[in-house]
Amino acid sequence: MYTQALDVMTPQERAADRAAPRSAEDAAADAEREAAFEARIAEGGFIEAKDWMPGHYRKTLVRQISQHAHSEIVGMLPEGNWISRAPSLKRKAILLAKVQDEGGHGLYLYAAAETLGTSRDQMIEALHSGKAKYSSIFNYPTLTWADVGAIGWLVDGAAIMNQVPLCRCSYGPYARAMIRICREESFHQRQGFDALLTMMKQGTDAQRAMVQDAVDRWWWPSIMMFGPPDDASPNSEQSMRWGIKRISNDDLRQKFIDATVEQAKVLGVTLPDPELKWNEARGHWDFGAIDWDEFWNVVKGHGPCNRERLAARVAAADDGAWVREAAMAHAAKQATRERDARRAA
Ligand code: BYC
Repeated sequence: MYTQALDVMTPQERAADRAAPRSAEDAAADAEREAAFEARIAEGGFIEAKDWMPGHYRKTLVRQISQHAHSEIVGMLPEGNWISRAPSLKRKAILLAKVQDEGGHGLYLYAAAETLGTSRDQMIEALHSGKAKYSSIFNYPTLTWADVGAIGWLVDGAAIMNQVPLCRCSYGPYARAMIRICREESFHQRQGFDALLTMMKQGTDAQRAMVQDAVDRWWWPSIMMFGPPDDASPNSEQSMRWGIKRISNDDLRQKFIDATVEQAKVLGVTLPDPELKWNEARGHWDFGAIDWDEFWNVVKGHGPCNRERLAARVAAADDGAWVREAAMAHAAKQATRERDARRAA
């Protein structure tokens, strides 16, 4: 159901296809196709859904794009928690639009992953069974209204830094989806910054303290979003060679920190890292040690909200099952009517 791929194989068909013996001609044709693929990547061209691609390239893309899609959908939960408690009609309308955008991003990304021959059902099953990852950041709680601003400023800010280079990813459908996503993320980041700036400049002492507390809690998880350090990132080297990732985890993290330190000054908040220091020789901000144990703990499912997030997604799918069943029944009825009308004509 819902798949946009034209040629989805069942797992059995896929296994049989992989195990099928290859003739010398087939092997030569594969080598030729692989050379053409490598040449296309080297010249900075796009690979499209129907082009030949190595199995590992396809698998890497399905992994990354589906994890990205899951992150968008799970990412609706922490902010969705505040829609009914937004402090004004204006903030409520903005937050509603933002959360809805995240749902849309998830849908573009699932559609992009489907072009690689996986189905929506397979991806959702992987999320719900805990096999597929989603971003560590969404396993932290949103305790106050300032958390919504901090997510916009820091989490969407980190997301933009990570995602703008994905607009030049070598896989065309992913790259094109990212163009619109990045435009919307830019609005998300600004609305978060604006919400925090309003509280810092026009708010009470208690509101300013609430903003500082949110920044204290979201800063380190935000810089963990970029993934493990380059020397502990098993996928980076190959993904960079294939033009899936254009900038490394550590380089993106540094770019984010350099940009955000300046924005923190405008806001008037303190970033919770006593080792943040401008390094004239490097031309970058130095920062303190990241707690990678915390990161891996969250990635492995033991963060503050992992269980709650997954349970909410599973419950939403269960509650919506009757809608999917009704849609399928309606589609089947339509198809029967159309077939009968064609026969009668
Ligand atoms: N959280 O070799 P590495 C948003 C995993 S949504 C969890 O460096 P890779 C938003 C990684 O998957 C933003 N897991 O991997 C939505 C790998 O495990 P597997 C989401 C992480 O793929 C709503 C292992 O660690 N953005 O913006 O080369 C509201 C080793 O890592 C994380 C994307 O998904 C993490 N933070 O690089 C507001 C962007 N980091 O799969 C905002 C697209 C790493 O081998 N994705 N892992 O089992 C990417 O750019 C890359 O996949 C990553 C990781 C940079 C995240």
